[in-house]
Amino acid sequence: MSVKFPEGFLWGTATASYQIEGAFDVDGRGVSIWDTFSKTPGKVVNGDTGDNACDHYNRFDEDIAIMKELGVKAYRFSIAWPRLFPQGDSVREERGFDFYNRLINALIAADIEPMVTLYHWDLPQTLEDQGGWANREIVEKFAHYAQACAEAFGDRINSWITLNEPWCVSWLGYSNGVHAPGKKDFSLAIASAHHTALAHAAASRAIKKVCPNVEVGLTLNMSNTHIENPEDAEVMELAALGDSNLNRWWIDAFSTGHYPQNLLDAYGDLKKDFFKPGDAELLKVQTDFLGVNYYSDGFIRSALPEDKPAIEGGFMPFPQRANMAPPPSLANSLTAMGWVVTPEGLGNLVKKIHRDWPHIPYIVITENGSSYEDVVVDGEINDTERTSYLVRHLQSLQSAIAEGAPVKGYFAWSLLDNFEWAEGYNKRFGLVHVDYTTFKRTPKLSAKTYQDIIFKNGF
Ligand code: GBH
Repeated sequence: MSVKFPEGFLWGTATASYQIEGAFDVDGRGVSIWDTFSKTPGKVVNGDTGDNACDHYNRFDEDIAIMKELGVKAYRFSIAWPRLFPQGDSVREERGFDFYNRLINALIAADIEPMVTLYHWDLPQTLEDQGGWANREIVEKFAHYAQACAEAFGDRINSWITLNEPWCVSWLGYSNGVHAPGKKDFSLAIASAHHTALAHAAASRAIKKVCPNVEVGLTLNMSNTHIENPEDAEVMELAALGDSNLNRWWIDAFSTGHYPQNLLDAYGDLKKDFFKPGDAELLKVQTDFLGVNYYSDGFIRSALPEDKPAIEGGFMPFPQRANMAPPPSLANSLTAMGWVVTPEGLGNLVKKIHRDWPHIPYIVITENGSSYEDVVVDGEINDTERTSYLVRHLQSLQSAIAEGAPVKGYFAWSLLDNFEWAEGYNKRFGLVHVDYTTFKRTPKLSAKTYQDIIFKNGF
């Protein structure tokens, strides 16, 4: 039986500037928080940095040729703010603008639609020195940066994403500190969660002012939560808080101007005076599509005792009292990141989004992928586990679309093996293998399988 995706389905691959570009000190690029963080001992596995990464800055033509060969219709990349405004102020670096102009023009010449993310975590260091996302002034600065991008690239970019995963920016960056800037202060994370929501709205308006006809969206990392014991009222309360914190905060903000009340109550005094009168109006903004990054479902198995919160050492900084260990039945299907494989979750998630927020015009899966330890044998990478992850998630997605979920596209994470943040180069997510000494690219089995799915527009 053959299974098809809708006609014109947008098949793509995704990357992010700091993870692939390298050329960290070239053409006037300023320092970003990930330069600083990765060069701080103990923050990134093996002391890896993005200094060279995949050397995409010098090899983007080759990378576009690889995408062409794969048959992808679209490419999601991010712009490094410190390449355009090295000091995070209004002083431009034209060589930065030139680089993205060359990249965009080469994509268009190859008939690959460019989709831009304005912020995928490489904040100019000078802005972090002023408090970063925890300082409200960032909102206006981000809107200014967005406007400059719209003026420079808006004639060729139809699809814009303001921020990638503001949850990670806020909670991993400012609360548990596993990501740059590595702060560990719950209140700063709440401030950042609010300012990223304001920044999405302000940037959306700034872009639309320059180019009224483009589509502007927001990309969130979202997931479903499985609850082992739904009879346990405490567990149910934690699950609701987790859902509000991860999935609902930014969507409710742009949709209604308000945040989930259970969360505001739980944050209590920790939210300080970040919320100003009139913010509801500022938060509300027409958002043309929701970008969804999906990797795996979550679990809440029990409520931990009050005096033993899981925050130290736990990956999920909130809610602290949720025991999120995956159930033993799934423990042998973990990826190299330690994440469980739950393909049906992708389909369930997009159906749920459509049910809960029917006003969202459409969804794009802006990231989905997996990390496994690859072995190169006779120059080939037979990544059967990654291939199976890809196929099973696409099957799940296809059936959700057939049931009415409005999903317009799918971007595999990632085109290339790359700098996996706190995990450095040790964790590979690419459809294409990168040798970090020679920068040689080798498509894996998963790339060939993806090529075949794209060609058939299904299975
Ligand atoms: C994305 O973040 C990033 O956008 C991308 O740059 C990155 O390379 C890619 O994913 C791969 O990591 O410990 O079981 O509770 C994804 C971040 C992944 C955060 C899943 C929450 C929960 C896993 N999310 N994670 S678990």
